[in-house]
Amino acid sequence: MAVVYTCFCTDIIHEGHLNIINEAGKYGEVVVGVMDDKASIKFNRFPSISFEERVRMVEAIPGVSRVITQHTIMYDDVIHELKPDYVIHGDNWVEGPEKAIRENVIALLGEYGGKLIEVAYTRNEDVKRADTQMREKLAMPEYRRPRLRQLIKICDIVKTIEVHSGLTGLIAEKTVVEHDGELDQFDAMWISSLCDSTAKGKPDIELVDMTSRYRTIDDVTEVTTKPIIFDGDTGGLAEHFVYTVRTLEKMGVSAVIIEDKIGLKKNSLFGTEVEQTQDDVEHFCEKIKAGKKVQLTDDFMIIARIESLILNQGMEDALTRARAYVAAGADGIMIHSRRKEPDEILEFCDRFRQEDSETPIVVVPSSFNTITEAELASHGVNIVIYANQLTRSAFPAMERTAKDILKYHRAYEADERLMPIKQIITLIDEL
Ligand code: SPV
Ligand code: MG
Repeated sequence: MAVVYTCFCTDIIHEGHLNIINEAGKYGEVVVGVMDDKASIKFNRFPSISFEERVRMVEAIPGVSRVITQHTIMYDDVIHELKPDYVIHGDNWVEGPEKAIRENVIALLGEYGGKLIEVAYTRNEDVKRADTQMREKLAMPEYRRPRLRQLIKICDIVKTIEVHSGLTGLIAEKTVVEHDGELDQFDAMWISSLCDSTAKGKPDIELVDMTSRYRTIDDVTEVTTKPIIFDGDTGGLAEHFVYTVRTLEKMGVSAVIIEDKIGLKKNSLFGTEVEQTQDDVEHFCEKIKAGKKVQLTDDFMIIARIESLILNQGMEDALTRARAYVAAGADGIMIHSRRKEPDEILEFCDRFRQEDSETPIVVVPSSFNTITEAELASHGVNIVIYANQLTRSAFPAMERTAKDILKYHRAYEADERLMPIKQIITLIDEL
């Protein structure tokens, strides 16, 4: 009997999937691949049910003969092993980033004369509702909050991008690229104090108050599902920080990062060019402990950020602090540097990992930006944060447009660089 293969990356079975199985059954024995968590995250979205539950769900569909695991977005391994006579898929992959997967399948089938069957994608109200429900579920605080810990376990490195508004949230949520035959997207979002303040035209000195920062979180959570890491600056007074922890936890934020500085905080990228004071170890540990004590869930993470390298206090000081902060209950360590070369960051990671193989490490490669994610991961880094690049790309583009309009006394010259009106009004999903 001929073998017909299809791959599902879904948490809900709807009419569209049943239609594919039904069509597939006309050609032979139906084998369904369930995409594993790691591949699902890159391809589509975070699964809201476990891999085992997804397998059971697919096994229960009448007409499915066998369920296997697909570990990658591209079909190479599955097709080489299974050699299906047919692969069946909806025609929704003809356009967009998924086109690369289609091309991959066609090339693989071509190696031995296998055939591709494409069925019209089922677009109706029920399918749309199922898709929306799946997405909305992921946006709920109880689903969003634990996701960072889950991602740390699943991903080689959690790729995090700065957001400071609904619009930048949408970019973090929806941008998918096809590159070198692979699909990829960001895993998490960083609500940067620098960019949140800059968007409001204010300096990054803990001037924008928490109520206003919470508004930014609200704007982002309204339109996204991905987990949030909040830049908590110094955390303020321990007596205030406990309230911040509670609020963030309730909002569905996954982690807060607080830095070991005290007094008037300035942005770390100023380094020692401005006066900045590092907190003493005991005092900062008390703040970490206070935060951990009031936390209500096991999901939320308090990550301690070490400023020793920024403030020229040396590697030993950074490592001593890391040990103390972990002992005080920190769920992760962020180590920062403003050197162009990643050498001191890598030395810290290597030495920290020799004594602690578990505690997640976070880095922000704004200055040492030549290092790749794979290199960072090989030194034990778990989370990489691209902390300000969206803001830094938007500002010059907006400024250039403003200048051109002033220069030419009309918008025509700027227009060819701008997103068409039609595209910008369809950028936002309607309910
Ligand atoms: C931020 O993005 O606000 C940060 C990271 O704190 S950095 O600007 O590199 O200090
Ligand atoms: Mg900051």
